[in-house]
Amino acid sequence: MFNKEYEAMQLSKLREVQLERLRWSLKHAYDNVPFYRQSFDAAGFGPGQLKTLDDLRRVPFLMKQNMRDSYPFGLFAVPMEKVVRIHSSSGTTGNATVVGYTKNDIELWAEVMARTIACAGGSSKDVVQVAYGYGLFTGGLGAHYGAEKIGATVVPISGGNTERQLMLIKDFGTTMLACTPSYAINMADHVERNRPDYDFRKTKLRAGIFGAEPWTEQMRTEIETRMGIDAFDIYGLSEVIGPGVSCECSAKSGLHVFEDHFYVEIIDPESGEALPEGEKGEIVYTSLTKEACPVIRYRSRDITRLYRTPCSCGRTLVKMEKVTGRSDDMLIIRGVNVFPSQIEAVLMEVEGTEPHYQIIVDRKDALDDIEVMVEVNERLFSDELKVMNQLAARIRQRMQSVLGVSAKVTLVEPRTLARSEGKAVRVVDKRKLK
Ligand code: DLL
Repeated sequence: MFNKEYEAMQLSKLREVQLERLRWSLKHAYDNVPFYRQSFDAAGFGPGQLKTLDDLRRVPFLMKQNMRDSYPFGLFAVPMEKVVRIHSSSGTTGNATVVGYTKNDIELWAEVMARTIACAGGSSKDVVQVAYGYGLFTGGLGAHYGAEKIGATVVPISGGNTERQLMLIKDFGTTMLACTPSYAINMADHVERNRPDYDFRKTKLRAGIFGAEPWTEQMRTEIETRMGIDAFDIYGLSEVIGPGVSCECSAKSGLHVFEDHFYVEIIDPESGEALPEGEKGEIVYTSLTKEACPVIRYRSRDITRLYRTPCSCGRTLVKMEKVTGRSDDMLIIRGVNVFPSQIEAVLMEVEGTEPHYQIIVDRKDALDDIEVMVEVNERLFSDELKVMNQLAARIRQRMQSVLGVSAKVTLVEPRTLARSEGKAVRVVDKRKLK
């Protein structure tokens, strides 16, 4: 499913394809969704005025709030009888965002997910265990349809039930695991703790396609060494399609974006101005071929960088840097900008900690207060207060020098922090509750 026609296309040709598809997508949105009509009209822009791809910058952004305000089906561009599937993201605050798919959209999604699996070296020979959650979340069904499309054997186990996951990996000869990176680590932990007889290296498991949450290079190394597999980053968001927006190839040096279907721009999250290729900022998506829920200049809040360098895999598609933060999950601690992923990187550097942590932000006496709770590993966990205090002090110092904030560091016993079978809850910001 390496679609050479589009994935290894010359840039000038790709731009032609994008321009043609963009014209269709803008007109489709304008003609069928009152929200787009109003917002284009207010900006004095008609879809017919699009002469070059850069003209898209004249179109106002679509914000998550607009999607919530249109709950549930206000942004659908086709009648409900054409909608064959609904997905929705949980939405921690306010309404959830709801997306719909036509038959063609489902086919498109299966294609980009099949390409994703191929990008990670998968083929019809693989047995893909889908341990992303099935349901309204796009992870499970997205990976499922893609794996079927490529002709692989799908094991639709969904998330959770770790013992059963391990059994099926062994008994069904699973070669590729699809789940969140935190759940992969959770599985490795489980084996280390409870299953001295189980060895991932004696199974056929050889690769994993992990995504749906930010994860660091350190976490990759951890998964790869503990499971003896290749770990690939896959990325996507429900508003745009689900997983299948971009993914890593064997080079593991960025995620190829399927830009024949999704047009990407990078903007300054403060000013909204477009930034040149190569600069870091917020990634904005425009769907080029989607029918039920076209998104035009959707502000993802994900922070990344785009670069177009020749890739050993042969794909010419632009690459995006691993997403390690969002413009809206950035914590501001006493005026200092801190990304949870930076804290994670510090924790992973320090000998003796486990990749299970929680960041608690609070406000005391008008001052931001940050506490990092982290599990220490069995070997290091010691009742001897002195050893623990030294370790906490090391983490505190490192955090201070890397992040520029002082945090309270609390070491906890292995397995005391709540585990997730889906996305891990890394940050509890109590300031938002007050
Ligand atoms: O998480 C879709 C998905 C499912 C992607 C399975 C990959 C695998 P949402 O629930 O709408 O969709 O959440 C989208 O999650 O804007 C990012 O902030 C974050 N995210 C997704 N993939 C990655 C990744 C799915 N590989 C939001 N790295 C996005 C970092 C990611 N963040």
